Amino acid sequence: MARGRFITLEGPEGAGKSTHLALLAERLRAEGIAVRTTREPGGTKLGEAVRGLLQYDAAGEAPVPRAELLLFLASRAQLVQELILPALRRGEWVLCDRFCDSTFAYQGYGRGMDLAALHALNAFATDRLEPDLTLLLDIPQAESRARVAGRDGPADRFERERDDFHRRLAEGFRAMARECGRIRRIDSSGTPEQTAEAVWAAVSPFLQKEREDA
Ligand code: Z5A
Repeated sequence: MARGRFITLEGPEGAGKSTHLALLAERLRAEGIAVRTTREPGGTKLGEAVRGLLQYDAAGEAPVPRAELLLFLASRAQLVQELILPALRRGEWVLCDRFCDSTFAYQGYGRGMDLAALHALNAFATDRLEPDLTLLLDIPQAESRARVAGRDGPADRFERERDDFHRRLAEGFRAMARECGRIRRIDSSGTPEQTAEAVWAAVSPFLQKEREDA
């Protein structure tokens, strides 16, 4: 059986990753593809526990930047081994809401940690698994802030970061999209329908190839 495809969705807060992950999964299933959806941090029991530590200081204190990095990587290592690799081996497509590029954007460009070290640590955590395709949903910073401000519930630790942190990570995402062929930048500032069509235009060649190879 052919290995499934691994697609990640990335971008700043409120860019529409969760929305478009669900829409894409629905559309692929309608095409007869077995799809597994998941998210980072999270997706496993351990990962969901780590999510609480990272976003809302569930341990009673905020992690220092190196601890923050290692917690994201611990969640990723568990997710890769427990969920992503087994699903891909069964021929399922895996759609993941954030993955390694969030580490490079937030901890690298945002917090200023060394990118080469992050790549090496990430490769260890994932056993070198890389997405086949990454959809970078991009919106202007003001739009991201407005969408987050319009949501119910308390802001998480990342949403409370200063504007220059968010500017650096957004520029980091764009730099990665320019440099890395697997990352497709998609304008997500229009209507959800427009974004969904752009997402499908990026994904459908993979489906076509799958059918040609079958
Ligand atoms: N993080 C990190 O630092 N390092 C790492 O390695 C990883 C993560 C993996 C995880 O939070 C946090 O961890 C994250 C980075 C950090 N920082 N924060 N915050 P998350 O991924 O759970 O949080 P998030 O990015 O804020 O996700 P979100 O709030 O769920 O945003 P979203 O999934 O991109 O958006 P959405 O839920 O689909 O909502 C979009 C809203 O916009 C919705 O109300 C729509 O009606 C509206 N809207 C308007 N136009 C559109 C279009 N065109 N498309 C979609 N939605 C639209």
